[in-house]
Amino acid sequence: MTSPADLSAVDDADALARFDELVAHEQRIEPRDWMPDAYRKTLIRQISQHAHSEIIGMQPEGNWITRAPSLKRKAILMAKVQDEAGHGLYLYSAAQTLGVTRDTMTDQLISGKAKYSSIFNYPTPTWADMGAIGWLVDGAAIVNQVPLCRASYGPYGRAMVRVCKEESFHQRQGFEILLTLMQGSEEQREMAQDAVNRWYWPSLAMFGPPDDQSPNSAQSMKWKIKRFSNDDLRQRFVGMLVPQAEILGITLPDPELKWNEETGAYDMGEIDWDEFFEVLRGNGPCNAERLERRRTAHEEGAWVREAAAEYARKQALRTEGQVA
Ligand code: FAQ
Repeated sequence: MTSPADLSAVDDADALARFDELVAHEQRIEPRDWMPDAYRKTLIRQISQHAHSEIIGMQPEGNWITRAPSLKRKAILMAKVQDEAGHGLYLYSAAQTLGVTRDTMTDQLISGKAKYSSIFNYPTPTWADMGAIGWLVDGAAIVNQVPLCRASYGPYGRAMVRVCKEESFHQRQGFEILLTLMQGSEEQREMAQDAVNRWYWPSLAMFGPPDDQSPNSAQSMKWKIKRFSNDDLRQRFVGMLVPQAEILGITLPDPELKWNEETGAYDMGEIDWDEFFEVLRGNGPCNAERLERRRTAHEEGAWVREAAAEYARKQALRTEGQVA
């Protein structure tokens, strides 16, 4: 006789075969579909970290909204920072379809347990940092995220399509800020170059550790969540930056950067991985400040969440006809 445990093993084997077939044929896995636990966990990990990055990522630029050099620059920067909030919300929603609650993710972020992108732990002391973030950080985000539009998990891939369109505008506005500065005074050119000097290496590190130290890449690529390795994307990013830096008249701060005819790619200097891992351990220049700011904002927003919940409760009662 077949026991219930045997039957469930047969069901799981069938379900896994269906899952593998969907992934192999570039079909999407949707929230209602069966999926291996490890696939679900990996997605929750990556999507929630990505959402946290967008939310924490509002802070370095939010720092300049009150000091933008013109009304037009201020309006553009506000729109960009609002887009980042929106990206965070689509991503939290995508993660919620996998069974994790928004409250759990928020707790993980404000308690300091969750990771978010290393890049947002660096300071923004000058206006040129707004240009460097747009050009380099959003530029890196696009290179990393365009392949994620084809991620095997439907809600993540679909969120990425809209995110990438907006990142593309962000990248251009950053380039345009730097171009304006580079066409300005000597002091403005120096400010632009200084910002690029500070953001260049951390933006390369955004792609994650080198392939031989990236524990998650191989499996994520098998599941078609990631399509390219960290090093491949980093290489693609540098290839994109070089001609743009020439147009800007900016020097990329890597004396070892040069075209290699044999490999058909740029050779580059070594990234400071010790610095990267220190930032991941919470010891970057702004980790403590970023988390403290998020925690305070969360506490200060408690009354808004309570009011919204109460409004929703009353609306629901009204719909049910219980309140006049
Ligand atoms: N920072 O095995 P891998 C943006 C962690 S959004 C911190 O290679 P994986 C928009 C990694 O989580 C920027 N941690 O991991 C914007 C893992 O730890 P775990 C965010 C990092 O997942 C612009 C461990 O190291 N973008 O910029 C970082 O296969 C301007 C081992 O690494 C995304 O999240 C890092 N840089 O590959 C907003 C894109 N790199 O979880 C505002 C989606 C690695 O095992 C202003 N995510 N780690 O404890 C991804 O594509 C991947 O998750 C990678 C990492 C490529 C980030």
